[in-house]
Amino acid sequence: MADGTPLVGIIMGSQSDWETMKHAAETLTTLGVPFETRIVSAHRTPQRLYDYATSARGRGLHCIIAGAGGAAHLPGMCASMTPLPVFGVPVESKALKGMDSLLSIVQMPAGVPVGTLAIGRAGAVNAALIAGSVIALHDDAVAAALDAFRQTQTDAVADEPVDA
Ligand code: RP5
Repeated sequence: MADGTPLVGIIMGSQSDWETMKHAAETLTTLGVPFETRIVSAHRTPQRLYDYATSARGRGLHCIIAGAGGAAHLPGMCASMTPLPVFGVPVESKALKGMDSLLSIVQMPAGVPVGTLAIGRAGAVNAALIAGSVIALHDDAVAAALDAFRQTQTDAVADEPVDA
């Protein structure tokens, strides 16, 4: 059972990524999964990234959600330094609408996996749902919260469309 110690780390390359990554945080809150949030940049704070990734497992984290935009090295570099599952969220960039972020994150060479999600909010929400599924393997309360999330989603779908 969760005792409040963070089980999931949400990291992002910049404060500007929070607008996207806050959706991962909100989803984990809904599931009752304890998490922490940090700004960790692969190029601006490389020592912080090294310290974070290499200490993550020892501090009790079960998985990491890493969001970044543009030349998005963060998820891959993080995955290279931790045995934990890393889920990458491509943040939508101004110049290329997040295609740069997506391709930077998804094209890892065989051997260092990053589970890559969709660009933007959908990716952030789904990264949190996958992280929740990882935690739910050993946490009945989180498993029940995941079931409830899906049921709520199902119940919200109308049988017939209406004019907006
Ligand atoms: C990346 O550069 C960040 O992940 C962010 O998406 C992007 C732009 O960062 P800022 O210039 O807004 O700080 O490292």
